[in-house]
Amino acid sequence: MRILILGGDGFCGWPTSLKLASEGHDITIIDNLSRRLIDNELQSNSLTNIYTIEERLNAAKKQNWKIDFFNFDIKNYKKLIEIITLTRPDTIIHFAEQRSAPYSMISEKQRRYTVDNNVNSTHNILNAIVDINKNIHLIHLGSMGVYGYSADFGKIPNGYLDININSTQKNVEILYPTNPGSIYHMSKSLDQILFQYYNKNWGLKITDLHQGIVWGVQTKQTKADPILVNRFDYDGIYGTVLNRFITQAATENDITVYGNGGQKRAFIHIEDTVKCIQIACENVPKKANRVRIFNQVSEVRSVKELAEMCVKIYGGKIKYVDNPRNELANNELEVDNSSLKKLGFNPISLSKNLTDEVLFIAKELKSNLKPENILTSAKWC
Ligand code: NAD
Ligand code: USQ
Repeated sequence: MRILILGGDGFCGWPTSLKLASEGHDITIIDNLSRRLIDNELQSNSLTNIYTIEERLNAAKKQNWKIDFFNFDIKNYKKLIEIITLTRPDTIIHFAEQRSAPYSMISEKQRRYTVDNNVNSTHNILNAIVDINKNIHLIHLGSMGVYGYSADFGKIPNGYLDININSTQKNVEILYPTNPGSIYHMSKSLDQILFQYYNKNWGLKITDLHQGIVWGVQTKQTKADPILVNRFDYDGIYGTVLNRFITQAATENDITVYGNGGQKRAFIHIEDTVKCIQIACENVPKKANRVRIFNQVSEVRSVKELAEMCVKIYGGKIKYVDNPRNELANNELEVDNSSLKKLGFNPISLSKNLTDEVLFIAKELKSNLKPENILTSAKWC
């Protein structure tokens, strides 16, 4: 299959590119390297020493994994059209968005950048597919945060909710009511509306993967050569909660629980992220009568539970800090992941082996950690 990967230099995109190339797919990455520039803006860094994209591509070539690369912003429509026409993809995987909720809440600059970047990029891709080849399958990385985090409607279904209308006594299926908790999550909700319309009007084949919080660092393919190592964020803006907690335990810093830790969230290991995307690619939707939505999630845990698990296994101390976010202090959450499971997803659950791997990296690269970047989250209001 010819696959175009937008945002293929990022934390999820790079291991996905390697995995799909290792499976024999013909891969082209487009990335404007904006995430690397944001590190400079925030004076932050990946804990792992990531190599330049050229060094990464050369190392992939040595493994016989063929990956082409183009450096440009996908908001540049003319260039996007040119490269899609040139590469003739069967599938486009879209990771290329600003993905941090705290970053999107820093100030008007980051709020506007997040909406402009994410919504216009998604809209450009949809237009390019309409203009070039309506048969291209688009796979988008969405977020569990589009649903919000509650059990108000019971177990969260795969995108659509069955409801009964009192006035007509009719049963209908509607898109699950969106309830974003940050500007970033709101941009994902807006993406979702774009997908619905382009599917309705032009019958585009779209899979939206509502992914939970990704943890872990390495996959089988990123471990094949030290130059292929994945990026690993630990800071208060881009670091996700479990990777942060393990890193904090490994570097003798306090484990920073926001509020009382009663927030429940859905999690997935990076190895499962790439597996699920492979499943979505290789199982093209047969009918395009609606957007296909899959919850890409392995398990649900509370933040407090994760912090206590880290203390129990690795020692260290929990520090309860005032929550900078405007979110529920406690919530229930149950998520249906049966659609991906039916296609072969066999979720890896949190295990000591996997957390040990993160711990090992965090300990080994301790000297790269800038402690002043641990508590840098923006305040929501
Ligand atoms: P990331 O920031 O590491 O990677 C995104 C990549 O896209 C970066 O390499 C960046 O340079 C590139 N990019 C951004 N805007 C671009 C543009 N306009 N043109 C070209 N390239 C652009 O993020 P990630 O963690 O790999 O996340 C990838 C996707 O998965 C995002 O859409 C994110 O919302 C989603 N997601 C991530 C997580 C997570 O925990 N990391 C969880 C759920 C969903
Ligand atoms: N949290 C802490 N302490 C910390 C950091 C976070 O208690 O030091 C808490 C937060 O308050 C929040 C939870 O942990 O309740 C999760 O925070 P996070 O930063 O790990 O995750 P989030 O901001 O939701 O965003 C991440 C990714 C995003 C993706 C989303 C999936 O950055 O791209 O869309 O996870 S989900 O959360 O399922 O919507």
